[in-house]
Amino acid sequence: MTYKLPKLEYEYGALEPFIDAQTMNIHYNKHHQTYVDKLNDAIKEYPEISKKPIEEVLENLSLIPDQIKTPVINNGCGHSNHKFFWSILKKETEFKGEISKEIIKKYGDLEIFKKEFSNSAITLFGSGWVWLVLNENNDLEIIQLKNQDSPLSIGKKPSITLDVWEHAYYLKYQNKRADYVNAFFNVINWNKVNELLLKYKDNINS
Ligand code: MN3
Repeated sequence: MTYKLPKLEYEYGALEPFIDAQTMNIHYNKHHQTYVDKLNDAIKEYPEISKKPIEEVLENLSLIPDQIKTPVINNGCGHSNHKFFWSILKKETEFKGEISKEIIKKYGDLEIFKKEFSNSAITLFGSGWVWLVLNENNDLEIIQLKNQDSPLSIGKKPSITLDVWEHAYYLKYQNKRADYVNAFFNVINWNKVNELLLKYKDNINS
């Protein structure tokens, strides 16, 4: 068994004009595919690893043999981060439900949340991802992670993420990361993000 590129649930152009079709196509078919290929290459002598979903492996890094730890972490996180990112993107969903209550409780209102998330995305030096996670205290938290590091490996549950590697926005936005971040708020799939939060809360209560 090997890991596979997950099916993209929408067309490359579905997020236009906020994320352009060419960027989506290259990002998914080239960048994400490369992480999947390198991950499979790293585990080729250890086929038992891929019997587990990549998320489970990243939550338990001790499952990975030392000899292949670095490539499995780097490429496994690259795979899992992109997989998660594609899953929370959709245009024209409504900010409502449990997630809206939690964000308002934590940040006061949606605009303040956007400002804090943007600030985190813009100030992240170099390549990485900004995340809204549910932390160890079941509290929402915005965090920056470098390179392809995954929140799963530090005990945090992902709610929203934005890829701020240049390959995620350079074709359309060039050096203007702030414009890309601003556009991102138009393609957060609030239905999906709400669903995830409800799932996390169910697991806590059960
Ligand atoms: Mn990327």
